[in-house]
Amino acid sequence: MAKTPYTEPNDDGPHDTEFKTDAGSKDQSLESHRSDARGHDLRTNQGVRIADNHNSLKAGERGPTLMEDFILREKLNHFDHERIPERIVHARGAAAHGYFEAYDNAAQYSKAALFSEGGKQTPVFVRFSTVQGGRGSNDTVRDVRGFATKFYTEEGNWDLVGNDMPVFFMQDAAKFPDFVHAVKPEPHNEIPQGQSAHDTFWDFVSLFPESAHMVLWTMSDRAFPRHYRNMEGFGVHSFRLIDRQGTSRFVKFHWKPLAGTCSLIWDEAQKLWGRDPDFNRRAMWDDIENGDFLEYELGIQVVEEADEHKFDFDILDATKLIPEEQVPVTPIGKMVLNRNPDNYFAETEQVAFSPGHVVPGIDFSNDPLLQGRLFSYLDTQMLRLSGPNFHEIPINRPVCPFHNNQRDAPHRQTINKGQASYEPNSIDDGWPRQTPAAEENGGYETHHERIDAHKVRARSDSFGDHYSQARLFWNSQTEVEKEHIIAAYTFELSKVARPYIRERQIKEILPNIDPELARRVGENHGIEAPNAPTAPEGELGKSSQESSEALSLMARLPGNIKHRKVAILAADGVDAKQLDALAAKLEEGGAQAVIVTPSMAPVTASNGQSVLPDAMLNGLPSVTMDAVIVAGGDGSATRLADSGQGRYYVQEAYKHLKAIAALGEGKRLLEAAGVPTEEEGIYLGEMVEEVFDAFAKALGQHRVWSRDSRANDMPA
Ligand code: HDD
Repeated sequence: MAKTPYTEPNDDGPHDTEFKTDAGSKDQSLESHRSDARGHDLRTNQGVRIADNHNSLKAGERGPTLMEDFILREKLNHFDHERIPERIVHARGAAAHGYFEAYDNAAQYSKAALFSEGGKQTPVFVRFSTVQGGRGSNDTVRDVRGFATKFYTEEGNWDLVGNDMPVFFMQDAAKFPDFVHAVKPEPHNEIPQGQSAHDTFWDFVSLFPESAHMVLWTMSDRAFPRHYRNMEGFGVHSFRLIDRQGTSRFVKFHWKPLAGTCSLIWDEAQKLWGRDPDFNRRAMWDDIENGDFLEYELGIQVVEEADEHKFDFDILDATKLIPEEQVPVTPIGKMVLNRNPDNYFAETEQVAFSPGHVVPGIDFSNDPLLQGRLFSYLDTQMLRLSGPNFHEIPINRPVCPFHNNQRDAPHRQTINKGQASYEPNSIDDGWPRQTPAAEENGGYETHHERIDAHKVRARSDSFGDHYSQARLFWNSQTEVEKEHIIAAYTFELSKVARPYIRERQIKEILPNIDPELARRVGENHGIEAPNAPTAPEGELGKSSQESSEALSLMARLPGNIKHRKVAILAADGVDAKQLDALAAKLEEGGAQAVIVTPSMAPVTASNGQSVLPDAMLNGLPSVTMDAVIVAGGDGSATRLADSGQGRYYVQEAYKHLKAIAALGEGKRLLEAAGVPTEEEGIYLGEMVEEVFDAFAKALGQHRVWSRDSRANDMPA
């Protein structure tokens, strides 16, 4: 290949290579930007000490304020500009710092430095988000969750900007603005917030069959994870990894949560909107503060270039996943999130991700959704972060040195020395110079893909199948999950005012996923659905497998009680020893015991001991807990049974399929609340040891699934 004539590479090899990352590199780089006001005087932004921070400068004590008051003007001026445009999508988010550690096998797939050797640690910053709602919306809405990771590698930043679902609503980026306009709060009244249950969303998706697969995912319980530690993450697109020999392979990225997958239940998620709108971000924050870190494995599905066309779908189509039975997920590293940000705005709000931020060894595929994203993210940061210098904001700065000839623009921080801001130059001896691509430490080189094609505004026939994987997902769900999906479509469509939109979804989309799904949702809306698919053969497509275990949330249940929160209900008369024994048992398994009492006043145990509550009944209601234990004692449960809040606590826990145990007289609370005492998932006994193991086993399954069909009979 001909070289650009003025290329003047580093003659003595690449420079800047002495720079190495470790888990703490980003923390160190942020340190010089941190500011701690303790022990300092109050001053203006120009450094002048302020003598009175309470009164503006006036002409007389009761007179008008003077323009001259530069202290007031600076303060109000700054305040008036405190907000920046929120993200058009993914506005509500929460983030954490941590590190990624490569496994021994990673280097064989990619020459990227972060994968170069087993045990190598690279700092990361991860932002989780919801998509539809504004910054002030609720955490537990039915929505996709963003899972965006910035790796601060020694070769520059790599952003893996993914979601908690492996597919997307469309195939071509050209449809993204239409989709977002349809799902966002409606333009005339800005309703509803944080929800897809409205006319414009269902109008669009019922006319847009390629969205059927992703919409089905969002109608599943995946749409409201119990905790960010309990959700999977996906890069969605096929990307490329390039190894040291220059071989390119297609990969799909997966984050597998080590704590297993589990979700909320719709009724619980809705109640949490009011009880704790910050439920997910609070849980992550608190856990990190308590040293209970979030952990994930990074995995890849690898497809050799020669196998690109061997699937019954197109791997460039983002509405398709690669079933794990066809290409297993190979773990190549682990991520630990272990540090909360110091400042929400400076870090979580100002972090700027882009799928276009890649490092040597990582490359794109021609997925037309990904290709459009490569433009959109940089463009949006220009508005959101006021110009092209957003890379200088501390959270966005690479940890490695970076020099180029880009200059000026708003808010420029760097003071570039020298006269030459162009290349080639002789004034600064040609610096900064290019680095040729190499097996390692090389400049970025795009994979040499041969493209010989007509310019067309068209879509490949191989993108024509819109339903086969929706069917695959449906077939892979357990009965309980299917019931929840039917309930979700029923609920969402019940919020659609226009009957013809409901009818279109039920008659023209759902039968193509599964006629039984269509029939059941139709029945709930008094609409008769066709009993066979209606879409043309090509759109229906064919999947070479019937179902895939990995697509069910049940495939990766936690299996133990680690990280779970268990309410222990207590009132005056409680058996204090039992409380201690319960707390010890729970903590031994890594769970958190939370003593919940009628008010925040200490309760007096049967032995006279004073017990300090962690929370009161309506302060941390059952929706914020994973399971409930009613402690025994002398009159404790009777007092709880006499209170509406006490009865409601266990009724709601029952309704949300939570494991419930009652010790000794604790049973009285269940009886008073109308909670069945003799069925799976309810554990009664006199002593902690009698019930604990069975209770813990049920909690490890996350919920008492066998109760699902009866749960809604509970009027909580
Ligand atoms: Fe996007 C933000 C994930 C398709 C345009 N997107 C954004 C964020 C995540 C995703 C996690 C939040 C990042 C953060 O925390 O700051 N987006 C996805 C995934 C997609 C996807 C997994 C499909 C596979 N997105 C997509 C398309 C477009 C965009 C097709 C436009 C053509 N996305 C944006 C954006 C955002 C964004 C408007 C808003 C804020 C931002 O970028 O920084 O540019």
